[in-house]
Amino acid sequence: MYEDMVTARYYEERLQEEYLEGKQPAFDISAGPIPGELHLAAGQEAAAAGVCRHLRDDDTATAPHRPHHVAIAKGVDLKRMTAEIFGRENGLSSGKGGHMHLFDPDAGFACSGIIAQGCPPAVGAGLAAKKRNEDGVAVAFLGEGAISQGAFLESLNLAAVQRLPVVFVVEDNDWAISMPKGRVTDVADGSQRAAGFDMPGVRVDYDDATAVYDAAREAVGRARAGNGPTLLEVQVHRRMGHFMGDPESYRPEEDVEAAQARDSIERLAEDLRGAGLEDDDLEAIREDARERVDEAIEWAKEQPEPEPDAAHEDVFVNPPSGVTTEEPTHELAGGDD
Ligand SMILES: Cc1ncc(C[n+]2csc(CCOP(=O)(O)OP(=O)(O)O)c2C)c(N)n1
Ligand SMILES: [Mg+2]
Repeated sequence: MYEDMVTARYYEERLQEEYLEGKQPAFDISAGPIPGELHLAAGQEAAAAGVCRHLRDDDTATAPHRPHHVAIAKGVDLKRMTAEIFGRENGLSSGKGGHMHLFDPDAGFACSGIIAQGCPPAVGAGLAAKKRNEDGVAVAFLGEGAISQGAFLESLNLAAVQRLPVVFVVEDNDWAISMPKGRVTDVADGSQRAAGFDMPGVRVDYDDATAVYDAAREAVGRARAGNGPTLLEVQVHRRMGHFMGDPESYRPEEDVEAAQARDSIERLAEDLRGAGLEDDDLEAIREDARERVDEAIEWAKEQPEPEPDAAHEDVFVNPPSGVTTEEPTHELAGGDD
């Protein structure tokens, strides 16, 4: 878990540097090697690491618009993920998806920029495992801002009524962009939503990796044993704004300070020292993470950008009639006008 967490943290620190290149002084979101939005999860690593430690390669994890910590914990190829974020040809989706649309079938990972949209595919993966008589498990990660979404609630219902091997993991950072949780729901503890579907709901009040690990062991174990889904909510303390460049003018200073005060990575390091690891052991893990991340970023930046013509490829699996991958002619059908 420590390895996954420090890899994710360092990865995002490096992405942040690359992302800001060319975007200053006036924040120009379209400039630089990573154009567009970038949502970082620094501070939330414990949720991903604690859950994904229980998953196998053939299990599935889906994530929302803030996917890197989950992708790393699920074992997504770091180089191809980075190339995707940089929009390069050898990226996971040939550079056309970007950081919110990472898809790695080898690692059983997908994410979506549409919030709660990872839930139905996770239910689908759970249903597939059940139909095939396999013991695979699917986990859907989502933010607390998505817990009133139809896609989430319908997914809970289907997973419960069909006893599917799915775990829903809500990362609760108390904010959905600038909207505090208390203004959109009266349910302070999102895991209580589970009661309406007669499934177990568990909340981990602090993003302590070992506490998440313990809660997830039970939830994943229940799913794998064929005993149905669980809803798990983890309180997280995100150290960043909603997206890179967010001035966070909506967020009270005390809230920011509270999030910075206690870091789940440092907390796990304390536990590991208590269990007998030396500082040198931890530094070796961090050094290895830095090497792998730096290598992935260097590799990604060396990859070619896709040819403009490739924009038409991979859009449809079976193009409906009338859809062509040929250049449009711009002629109006049926006449001169
Ligand atoms: C269905 C849908 N509605 C609105 C948006 C715009 N949007 C992007 S992120 C976000 C807030 C998400 O908050 P939360 O789920 O708590 O995740 P967090 O950003 O805090 O990690 C919204 C409303 C979206 N992507 N999808
Ligand atoms: Mg949130």
